[in-house]
Amino acid sequence: TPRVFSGIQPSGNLHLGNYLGALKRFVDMQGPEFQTVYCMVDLHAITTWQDPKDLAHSTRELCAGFIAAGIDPEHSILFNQSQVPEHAQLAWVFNCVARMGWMQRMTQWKDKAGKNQQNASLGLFAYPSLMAADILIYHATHVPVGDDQKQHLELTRDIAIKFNNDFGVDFFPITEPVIEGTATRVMSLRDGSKKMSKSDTSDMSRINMTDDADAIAKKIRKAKTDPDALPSEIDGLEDRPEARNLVNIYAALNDQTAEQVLADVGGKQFGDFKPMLAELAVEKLSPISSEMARLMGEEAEIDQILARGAERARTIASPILQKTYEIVGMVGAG
Ligand code: AQP
Repeated sequence: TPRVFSGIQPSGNLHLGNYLGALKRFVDMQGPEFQTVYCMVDLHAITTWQDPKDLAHSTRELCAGFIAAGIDPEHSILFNQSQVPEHAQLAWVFNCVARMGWMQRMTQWKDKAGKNQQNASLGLFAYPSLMAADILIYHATHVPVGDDQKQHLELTRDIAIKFNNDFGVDFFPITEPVIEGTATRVMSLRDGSKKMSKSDTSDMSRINMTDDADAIAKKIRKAKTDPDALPSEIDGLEDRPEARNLVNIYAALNDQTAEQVLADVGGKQFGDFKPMLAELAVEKLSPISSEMARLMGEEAEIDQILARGAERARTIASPILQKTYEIVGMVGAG
């Protein structure tokens, strides 16, 4: 069976963009068609500073979020990255395959390092190489992600191709990005040109998966919009990024297309549409947040799920690392 891999950083504030662009898609891909492997990428999280207490809390909260959203830890392999050392070990090999220039071109590196690149961590620079290792240590072929990860997935393919060429093998598969649905890029509620993000300093810019019904309703009520009524056709959303974002969120939450939503709500003012969206968001997200809160009271259970997931993950990752070492010529491997 083809294997799916994806991950989310436990860097705080799991939000609606992570849910619609990634987590909800992870749930959809569970089934007999794929083996699904999902990871809390704590090694990625520390490429920017994380307070140790916050990191531990966010990792457990993220695990609770995965399960509350519908990931079945019996079916899917669910674990945190640091507990499967093969990720970091393969990443080192890939650091020696990938080129500096490839990393320098990454827009996430440019955005996150900002003007003072000399002061960014070496880990942040090498982030895409570790991501390639996350995927390829499982020989995963399908990777569901949001639109912002497209460039990193292309780099994963480049690393696999160069490794195979350099060593004259056909070992690492060429992975397919799975960037689908109406919410591959959920935008900030305060600025339709910025993506909804964990690190935005304004909490009003995002809906957190832990927000209660009042907070969700308030954030939607205050979301930036334009003064016009909603159009009935999709073309009418061009040049209206905030309107388009709210329609896309509605569509994704309701498992509809944006066209279907507009057929129903075209002509309505935001004063009428926003309460509809708030009601739908609360209906879909409240059960997740209350289940997350319940699971957070069961810390030992979460830790056990992660430990068991790491064990299962290593049974796949370990032979692939050994084979990689053997291909590279490391004595003792195999
Ligand atoms: N706004 C978004 N819309 C759709 N998908 C999104 N993802 C993130 N933001 C959106 C997807 O969520 C998955 C996990 O993301 P991540 O935590 O690994 O990385 P991130 O992009 O760093 O998340 P943030 O919220 O954007 O954090 P900061 O603020 O640190 O930059 C990925 O599949 C991602 O595409």
